[in-house]
Amino acid sequence: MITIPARPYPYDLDPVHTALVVIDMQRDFIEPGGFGDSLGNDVARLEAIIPTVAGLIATFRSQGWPVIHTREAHRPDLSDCPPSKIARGNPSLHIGETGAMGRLLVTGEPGNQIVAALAPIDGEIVIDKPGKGMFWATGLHERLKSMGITHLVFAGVTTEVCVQTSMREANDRGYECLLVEDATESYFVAFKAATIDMIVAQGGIVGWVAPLAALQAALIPETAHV
Ligand code: TIU
Repeated sequence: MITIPARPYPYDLDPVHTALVVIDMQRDFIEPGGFGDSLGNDVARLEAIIPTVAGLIATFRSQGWPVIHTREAHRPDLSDCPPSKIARGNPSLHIGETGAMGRLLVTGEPGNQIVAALAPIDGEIVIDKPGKGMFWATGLHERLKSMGITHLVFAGVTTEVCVQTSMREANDRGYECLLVEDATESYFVAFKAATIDMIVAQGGIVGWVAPLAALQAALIPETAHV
């Protein structure tokens, strides 16, 4: 085990059973003209974490540990998108309608791609998920079990929506979950802070939280061996 200083208490990372999950770092949420923008959000906040997420991904790649990327994505015929989700929020453009980066939240469209700086490489798993959580209708739990994964490190956007939902789903399925707090962001400063508070409260009711530097510092002895 590699012990990482974390809140609410140190997180024991199992190096042969850990995967990184990067949630929805796609243009639809991070760039103007996408889904996040259509809901009235200031998307600039999210772009700022790209270097930290890149550093986290590089750390996992350097260890040879699995990296999983998710995208919030629907089939072109929207058969996997409930009408309630399409209607929700009175957006300027609805899911499936065409914006500056193609059809919003539709698989294969330019806006649905992961931002270039964080692009998956060969061998990494990319999950298209129709929900906010990463397990709903994806088969991911079965894939993780077949890989022997028991520990999940989380990054991505947005903290209180798809990241928190995925982390809670993972917690219920028995995974030991760590959120890298400077590798996640919300459109709302207060919601990110509240989500982190909720995760670590009550002795880590949902999991653990630590900054990237704490994870990297804990790995230095490991790195020296490879
Ligand atoms: N709107 C918002 O904050 N988030 C989402 O709709 N999806 C994700 O968090 N990926």
